[in-house]
Amino acid sequence: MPIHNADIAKRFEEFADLLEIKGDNPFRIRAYRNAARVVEDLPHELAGMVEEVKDLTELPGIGKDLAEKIEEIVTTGSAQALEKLRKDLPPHITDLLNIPGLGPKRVRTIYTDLNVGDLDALKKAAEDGKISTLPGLGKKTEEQILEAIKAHADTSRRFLRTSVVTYAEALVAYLKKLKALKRITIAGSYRRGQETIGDLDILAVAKDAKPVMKRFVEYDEVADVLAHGEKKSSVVLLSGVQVDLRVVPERSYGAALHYFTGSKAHNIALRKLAQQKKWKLNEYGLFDGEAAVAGKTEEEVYKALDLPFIPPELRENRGEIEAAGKGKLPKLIELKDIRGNLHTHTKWSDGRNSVREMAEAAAEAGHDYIAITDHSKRLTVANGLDEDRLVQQMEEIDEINGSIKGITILKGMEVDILDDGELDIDDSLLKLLDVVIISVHSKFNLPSDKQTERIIRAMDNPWVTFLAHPTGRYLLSRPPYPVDVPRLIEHAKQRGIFLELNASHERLDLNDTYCQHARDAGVKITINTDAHSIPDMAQMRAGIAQARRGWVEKKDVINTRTLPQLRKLLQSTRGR
Ligand code: DGT
Ligand code: CA
Ligand code: CA
Ligand code: ZN
Repeated sequence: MPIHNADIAKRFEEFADLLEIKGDNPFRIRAYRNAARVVEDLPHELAGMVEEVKDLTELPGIGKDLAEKIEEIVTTGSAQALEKLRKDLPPHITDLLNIPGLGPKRVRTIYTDLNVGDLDALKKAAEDGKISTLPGLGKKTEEQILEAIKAHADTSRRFLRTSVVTYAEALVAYLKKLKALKRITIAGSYRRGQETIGDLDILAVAKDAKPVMKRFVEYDEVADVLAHGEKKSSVVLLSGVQVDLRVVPERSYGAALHYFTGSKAHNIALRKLAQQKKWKLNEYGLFDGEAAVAGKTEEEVYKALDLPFIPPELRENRGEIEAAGKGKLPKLIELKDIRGNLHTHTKWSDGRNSVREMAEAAAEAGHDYIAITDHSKRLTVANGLDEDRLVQQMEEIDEINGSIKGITILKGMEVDILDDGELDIDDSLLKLLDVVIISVHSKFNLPSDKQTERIIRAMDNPWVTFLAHPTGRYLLSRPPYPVDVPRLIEHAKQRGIFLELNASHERLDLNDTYCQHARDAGVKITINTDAHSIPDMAQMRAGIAQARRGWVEKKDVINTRTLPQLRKLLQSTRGR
């Protein structure tokens, strides 16, 4: 079986989960999680590096031990150490970690005391009232668990878009090798840039559909063929992702692409528009009675309905058709508009690279500036900086700025919001920084009004630049903490500060609708990778996709500014 980077990352995550349940050393667990991130972001496949006998320890965060594990996974599909961990615990026990309120300690208790090792058993135990008999777990947790299991059933079959990208691109490249293939596009939620994907919907045009279908079902990553037809086939890949492939005639390619790109809500709204003209719109084309009005391209379909092309990311029926009709579609931000990253970590805290390495990599990526924003002292597990070490880091940055070419390093910090909304670092130091980020890394379970008050209090500190990852969610694994985001947006507006769209592919926080909300409220955002290593910087792409779904334009984003413009903006937030 071919091993992609996403597969290796998945094994590392599993390592970390299992070690966590066993109560292993937190630093070792973090090393696996960091390695998973590094691996997932690499622009080239590790399997290729292993084949070419390249030195894997040159990758950030990959020491000798992890390098050996990667080689083992690439050659055998797994690692002995992982198999051993798996044997010690029930096969699906890591699923329990995805239930909010269940950390590794509680999972361990539930497993040792009740012998509950998977979601079904957990559900039964909660229904029988057994969870609430355990030490430290009450009736309330039990109810939470039941609710979460219900919600989990809806989301567990989805995948992070960024992990699907690898599989999708490899499959399309494989299909494209076929001469008979004239066009191919991945439609559906994938094309709309949605943060998670249910399945892949691929459309193709070919001289002859038969060989395309044959090649598709014979792909060596296919685990299961669900249907093998003349025009449509469906398979499940080894990764668990389902793929539907349709071959359509050239003349209806645009209509089909439009239909299968969705969203369903957008399609329905557009179909109504066609009906007003007494026309019919479906996946075969736009028709006036029997006569085709349009269908070959999407542009043609929109144009016939008196609309400009609507970018796929906007097709959610959230006002895009009305805006298009008035010529008021946003000019969506692009990756090339970003001039720098305002949230990055280094070896000073829990990052994998030095300040100089991060800055040089950013310069190479064409950025004009980078803010170094390591964690503050409260976050001990991330080796957060106290005031003394922050001062030392600032000196190092001055020194590097004196010699480095092509980029300016800004001084910053990701300062923890303490329990009461105070900040973890003294104002006398915050005022010396260019970028002061505030974020929540504790007390996720406060009631919404308390959490909102706490964050608002932190936003009131006069030296804050922006609030990072405002809801703290991890896609598909940790729900947002309860918080009133519209109030945070309103408060950012009042205080003249900014909100982050964290581009880390499992956060993508703010989500698309909150981005749109912030934009409508006139609050500027900043899109940052929160990179903990050089490869993490590639995640900017995921952030841009999310921003585009949120109607965000270049002008709405502060880190599209030139350095002098940015400095002016940052200055406007200082000492309010
Ligand atoms: P997913 O796969 O859950 O991430 O989301 P989508 O949007 O890819 O949804 P999917 O795969 O069920 O269907 C692909 C597209 O096909 C969808 O975005 C719009 C179109 N479509 C599917 N079912 C319907 C329908 O009943 N009516 C209309 N108008 N369009 C549909
Ligand atoms: Ca889909
Ligand atoms: Ca589908
Ligand atoms: Zn961070």
